[in-house]
Amino acid sequence: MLSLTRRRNSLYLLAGLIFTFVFLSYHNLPRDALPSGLLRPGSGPGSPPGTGSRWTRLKPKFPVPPSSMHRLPTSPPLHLPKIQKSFGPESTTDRGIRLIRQQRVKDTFLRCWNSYRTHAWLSDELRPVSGGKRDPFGGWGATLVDSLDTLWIMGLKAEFEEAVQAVGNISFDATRLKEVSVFETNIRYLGGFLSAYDLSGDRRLLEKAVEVGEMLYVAFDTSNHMPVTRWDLNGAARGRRQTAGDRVLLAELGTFGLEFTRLSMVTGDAKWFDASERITKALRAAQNETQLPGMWPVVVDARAMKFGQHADHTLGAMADSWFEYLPKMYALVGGLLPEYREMYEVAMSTAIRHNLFRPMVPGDADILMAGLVHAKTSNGETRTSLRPEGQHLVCFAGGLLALGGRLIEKQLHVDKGEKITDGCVWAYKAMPTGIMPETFYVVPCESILECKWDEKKWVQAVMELGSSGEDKLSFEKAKQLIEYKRLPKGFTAIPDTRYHLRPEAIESVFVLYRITGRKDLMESAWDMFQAIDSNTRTELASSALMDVTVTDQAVTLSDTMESFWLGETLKYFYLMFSETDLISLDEYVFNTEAHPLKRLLP
Ligand code: DMJ
Repeated sequence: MLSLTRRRNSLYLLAGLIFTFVFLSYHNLPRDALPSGLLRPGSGPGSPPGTGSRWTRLKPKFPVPPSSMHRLPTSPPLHLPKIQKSFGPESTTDRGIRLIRQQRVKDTFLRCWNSYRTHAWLSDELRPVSGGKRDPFGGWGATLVDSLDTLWIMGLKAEFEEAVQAVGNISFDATRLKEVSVFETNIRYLGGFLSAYDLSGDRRLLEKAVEVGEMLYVAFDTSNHMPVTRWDLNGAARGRRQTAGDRVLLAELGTFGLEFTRLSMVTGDAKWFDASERITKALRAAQNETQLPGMWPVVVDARAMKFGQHADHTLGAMADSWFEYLPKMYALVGGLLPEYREMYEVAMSTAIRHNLFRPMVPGDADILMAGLVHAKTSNGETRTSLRPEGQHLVCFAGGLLALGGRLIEKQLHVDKGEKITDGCVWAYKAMPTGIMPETFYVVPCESILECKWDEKKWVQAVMELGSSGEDKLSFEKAKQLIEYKRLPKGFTAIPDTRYHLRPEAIESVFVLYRITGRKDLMESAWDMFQAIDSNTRTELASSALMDVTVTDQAVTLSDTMESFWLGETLKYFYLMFSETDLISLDEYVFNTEAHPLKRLLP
């Protein structure tokens, strides 16, 4: 009897504790005066508090006074132009082919996922050849978190549930790394949790998103509120004083908007939106004061807040996602922040004028590439020179311009986006493996309107590029170099022959397909998938390649599989062959790690 009473008392005690915890959870939730339209249904009382981690207990050295906080706009969202094409009915044959292809993508995903689960569970990455593991992203299970929404989208609900339970074991309190990338942590972990929460409504994921958000917010605790981008997280946890860097990459400084804004939208706490808006406002003020007015350079000074000194301007590596987020931010908040639209428009007309060029290729295909511009402005005069390079990373720009063009109803942008995407498809098809290399050089055409293939001109360009100083290459030697370096016609050099399992080309093919419905894109996507799948396949999973110019797989496997293979690349391939309303671009924006976030709609 006594023991029964004791057991009952303990049960009451437990119930009391749970009640107290839930009650406190409600009331600890930061609740700024946000319009209910910006809060997802079910947020508000009952939302997770985001307390409990070591990060919320740290006293900020440079607190942001509530009076100076940027807050989300309160007016009703606008009716923005439709992005996706209205697709008509599909023939039974087309549907049959599409579904077979989709299943093939899913099979590849599952092979990789199961191997990760068996050999590298909770580590950042699986080593797909040796079966080992790696932890370059904090050691917080990057592949697990990056894959959550893909599992959901592919309908792998049992795997999803198991993964969600596992993320409960991840602690963001510390890392073994000396330095973590704040950018990567934001796009992979915060983006991954937010997206999986948006899709599933599972509040355990929102709790994890808040936990990561609280941690990242500490990186912004500097005197000017610019974030430290390569971050000594353990030092910060010990209360170390922080300063923003004086040479930081544009993408690493400017890629917080979507994740931080969405986090503010779903929690009702404006602090994350405020943190990213401070960066936007600073960059916006400098947009026309750079060496290439209208664009920002790859390297900026976040410490002195000087953004216009460096000379190199590109839409590609190290700058990319800052540009990507401009139209996407406009879409995310239902058009209520028009400055993003304005910045996008100015930046893209500058890039179209200076960075985009037509390469000379066999068959005279009318395609575009986005190169790097070296610029210097003095006394109002801008001098530029173009480096005619192609990059796998810059392939996202096709989708960026097409999406932005639809959002602001500028067909020119859609057309340019199509041609950039066609350029990436061309580069895939040109390689013996059917896969584009990481970087390469081509011959820029003199005119964008007409450009005839000229073999002699191509060899001469290889000659020039292969010569250094007095050491001039002859025409004959250039031809030997072409053979030795396995340069397909049109390529003048391939400084980086690797393929890292990257998504950018299929990303743009997917966006362009949803926008235009061009059937050839579906075929190109399938060719790309087959080429990638067959060349990268290992016993266990899929591996990055060292050299896409050779077809002997054994020589080229690099034994790495970054989390974006499951988080991005295979997701875009899967969506390419899905019904066109699955993750519609009219309902979601993808962050730069392909995590779809819900747009604010009227
Ligand atoms: C991803 O982590 C993101 O897309 C990022 O913006 C840059 N590239 C990799 C994939 O290539």
